[in-house]
This record gives sequence, C-alpha cells and structure tokens, in this order.
Amino acid sequence: MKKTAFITGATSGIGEATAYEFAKHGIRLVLCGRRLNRLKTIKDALKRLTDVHILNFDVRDKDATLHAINNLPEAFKQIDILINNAGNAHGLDPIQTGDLEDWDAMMDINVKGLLYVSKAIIPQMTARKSGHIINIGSSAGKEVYPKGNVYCGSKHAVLAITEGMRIDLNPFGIKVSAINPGLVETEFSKVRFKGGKEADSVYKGFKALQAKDVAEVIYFAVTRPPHVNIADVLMFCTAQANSTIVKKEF
Ligand code: NDP
Ligand code: 8X3
Repeated sequence: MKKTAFITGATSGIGEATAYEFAKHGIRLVLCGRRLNRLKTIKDALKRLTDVHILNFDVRDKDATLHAINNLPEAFKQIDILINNAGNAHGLDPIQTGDLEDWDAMMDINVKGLLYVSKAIIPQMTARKSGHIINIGSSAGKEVYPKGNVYCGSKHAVLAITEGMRIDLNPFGIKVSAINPGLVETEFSKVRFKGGKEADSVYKGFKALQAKDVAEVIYFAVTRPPHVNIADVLMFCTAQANSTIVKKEF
C-alpha cells in the first residue's frame, strides 16, 4: 500500500521540494502551511502524481493544530511519515538587542509547533508500532554562530527533542531522524530579514544548497529498508565548511 506523508511548511523551500520529490514516487501527501493559495497551487500541480490533501493552520495555534490533524478525512488519517519542517529564523541580532517577538516566533514555531504536530500524530504510530518521523533541524542545532543565539537555541532544542523521541519511540519500532542542513537557498533569509535587503547577499558568491538537495536526502532516508534508520544527517554545500566559514568568489 502507498504510504502517506504529512509535511509541515509545505508552501515553500524544503517542505515544498519534499512534496514534489515524494509525489514523483507516488507517496500520498498531507501538505500544511498558512498560505492557502500556495497550498492549492501545489495540490493542483501534484494531484496527477499522487493523492494530496491540504491543511491550512498555524503551528503556533495549539488548538487549530490538534483540530486539523484530529479531523483529517478517513483516507488521509493514517500517517506513515511525518516531516516536521515548518520553521524559520526571525532576526539576526546580538542577544542584548534581540526582539522579543522574534524570540517568541522562533521558539513557538520551531520548537512548540513541532511538538504540537508530533503530539497529534505519534499516538497512531505507537498504536500501529510503525512510522517514521523526520525533524528538520539545522547546522545551527549543532553549532552556535554570532547573533544566532535564539534560532540556534531553537534548533539545538529540535535536535535534543529528536534524540528524546528516538529513545522513547524505540520500543515501538518507530524511526526518528534529524536532517540538519547548512545554508539552503529558500525563502528562509527573506523571512529572517523581514524582506530587507540583507537577504539578497546571503547566497551570493557561492552555490548554496537548494531545497531539492535536501528533499532528495529526506527521500533517501524514508526509503531505507525497515532495519535501517538514518538517525542524523549534517549536510552542507561544498563551499560551506561550518556555520561561519563559507568560501565565496566574486
Ligand atoms: P521557507 O521560509 O522557504 O519555508 C518555511 C516553511 O515553514 C513555509 O512553508 C512556511 O509556510 C512554514 N511556516 C513558517 N511559519 C509557520 C507557522 N507559524 N505555521 C505553519 N507553517 C509555518 O524556509 P526553509 O524551507 O528554508 O525552511 C524549512 C525548515 O528548514 C525550517 O525549519 C528551517 O529552520 C530549516 N532550515 C533551513 C535552512 C536554510 O538555510 N534555508 C538550513 C537549515 C534548516 P507558511 O508561511 O505558508 O505558513
Ligand atoms: C539555517 C542555516 O546557518 O542560516 O538553519 O542558520 S543558518
């Protein structure tokens, strides 16, 4: 039987590319995000390849998140693969001048949103004793960089939660993976800099990872045999050595 994947943050970047990659291989999709028009466009593009259901909610809203997932139509209720991807950085400021709203957004979306979605989906996986959860962390979850403070904190939390999930869900045979990319050219920097011009230079002078590069690794992880779990992947573009060293050519 075809598997069903639930992807948060499917309206752009890594989540959208993962939806396309999965659809190509016939994986059924539940696609989530706040921008309904984008969800509809993606559904229209993918529905000839696979079954697609869209869910429009903000992961910060606990009740809306639980309600949306608990009321999935029968045909999409069984989730075999959960891709916890929704998230962003908000701001790039030293801790002494950081913005409280930015901090709330990062902790509420990247950490608490991931928990709400997981809370709604894990019980069916434990009941069936099968499933695969992939949390999209970041190189920022392994290494703190200047002004990255709270975003790095949120992604360190994602990695710790991932490891905790892997331990607790081990008796149920559920796979838990962390995929941790470095710089990926998506809408990430537009969001981080609130549309400001700083975003334009982030991926200049080198070839950053593309969303599709990450999606292919995610697809690889979900297609390993039952006894293989890709527990933790750190991936960079070739030009990036770590969070702060990027070889640029102008
Ligand atoms: P994008 O900005 O392109 O995508 C972010 C996605 O998250 C969008 O689909 C957005 O949908 C969704 N999202 C954001 N806030 C919310 C919310 N409150 N409720 C529901 N959905 C939300 O960035 P990326 O694809 O790059 O980011 C995806 C993940 O990858 C994030 O967790 C990010 O931290 C991580 N990552 C990104 C890297 C990069 O360099 N780009 C590197 C490492 C990790 P919508 O706005 O429609 O709600
Ligand atoms: C995104 C990568 O280096 O911008 O998580 O934090 S970075």
